[in-house]
Amino acid sequence: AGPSSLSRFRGALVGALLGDCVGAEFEGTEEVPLDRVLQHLDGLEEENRGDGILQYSDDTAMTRCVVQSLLSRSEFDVSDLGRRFAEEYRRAPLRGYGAGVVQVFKKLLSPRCADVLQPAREQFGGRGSFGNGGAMRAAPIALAYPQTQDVIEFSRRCALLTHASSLGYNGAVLQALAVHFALRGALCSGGQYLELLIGEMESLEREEKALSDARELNEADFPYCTRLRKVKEMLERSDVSVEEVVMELGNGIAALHSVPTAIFCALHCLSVRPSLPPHYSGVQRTLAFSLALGGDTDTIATMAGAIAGAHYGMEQVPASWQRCCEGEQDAEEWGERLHKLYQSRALGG
Ligand code: F2R
Ligand code: MG
Ligand code: MG
Repeated sequence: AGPSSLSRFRGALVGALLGDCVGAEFEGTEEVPLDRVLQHLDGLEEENRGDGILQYSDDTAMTRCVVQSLLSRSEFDVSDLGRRFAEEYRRAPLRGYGAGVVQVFKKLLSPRCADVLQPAREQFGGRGSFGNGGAMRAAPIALAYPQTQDVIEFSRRCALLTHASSLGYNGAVLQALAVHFALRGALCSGGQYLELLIGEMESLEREEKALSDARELNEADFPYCTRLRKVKEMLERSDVSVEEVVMELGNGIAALHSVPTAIFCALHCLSVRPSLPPHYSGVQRTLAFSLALGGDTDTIATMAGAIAGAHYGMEQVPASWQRCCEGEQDAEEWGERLHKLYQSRALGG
């Protein structure tokens, strides 16, 4: 797929949807043997599949709200998006939302709510959430805006509706940037791709709030840059076990313990992995590897799937897997509409 081609836009949204739908099976399971992952994925093949459809979870429910808001308003509109998140939660509350974020939706639904960002600021005793719920829905921002500065600004504002801790919203910015640079074909440069991400994150993590939030949580200064350097170091090693990835990068619900992990999964699976079936495409390898890490599997796989889909494009998404997912047609169609929006902005329209 050529840089910023339509195939990459569809690939990013379908890859994200697939990651969520196939990853939900193992969310919260700490040890997931690889043969269980492969058996689960085998079940998606045409010949093994029954009539069942894999339901998407909160990750996709919120991603769909971001896409629909961007497409209907043509610009980022924080009030419209807040209303969509809250309405979607009211319509389908059992998609597996985080325990804290539902309080934000309830406050957003109240007619007394005058400032849509206030409920997020009140989370966790005023510290704000550092969960990965901002990051899991960040990909559409990268598909709507061609300029790096816009991707940073709007992914941060998109996350701030629910995640007021800098560890939460900076994770969302990092995920949006990871998709943004992958769309342009930068993923295959490995080390240089990571340097691009580190360069952007360094200026964000230098901000006063980022420094104080990190210290309050006993994290080192520049926590995302530190993790990205660790990703770089691990990629240089010839072989890295699942246990090492989990120990060094994490597989948890915090954005810091899952966004760099998802980026690692996409980069690590650029080449054939001996433990995975040799006929697997890059997208399939990335999803299988993400699931084998255990922990927050739907969210790590949705983020890694968006990055891999933006890199490889639809050519590497197996049609049989795609057809198993609830909402797969919307994902393809919306990929096309976001591509048009992105192109019109790139041409100054
Ligand atoms: N919630 C889940 N999975 C658990 C149960 C799902 C299961 N399938 C079921 O239905 O039973 N998954 C989804 O939640 C994650 C995204 O969460 P989000 O949107 O960030 O939510 P929240 O509540 O803001 O944060 C998540 C948890 O992180 C801890 N936390 C965050 N900030 C904190 C802070 N400042 N201090 C202390 N703890 C903090 C809390 O435990 C939050 O509940 C995704 O995995 C998605 O798939
Ligand atoms: Mg989920
Ligand atoms: Mg999850």
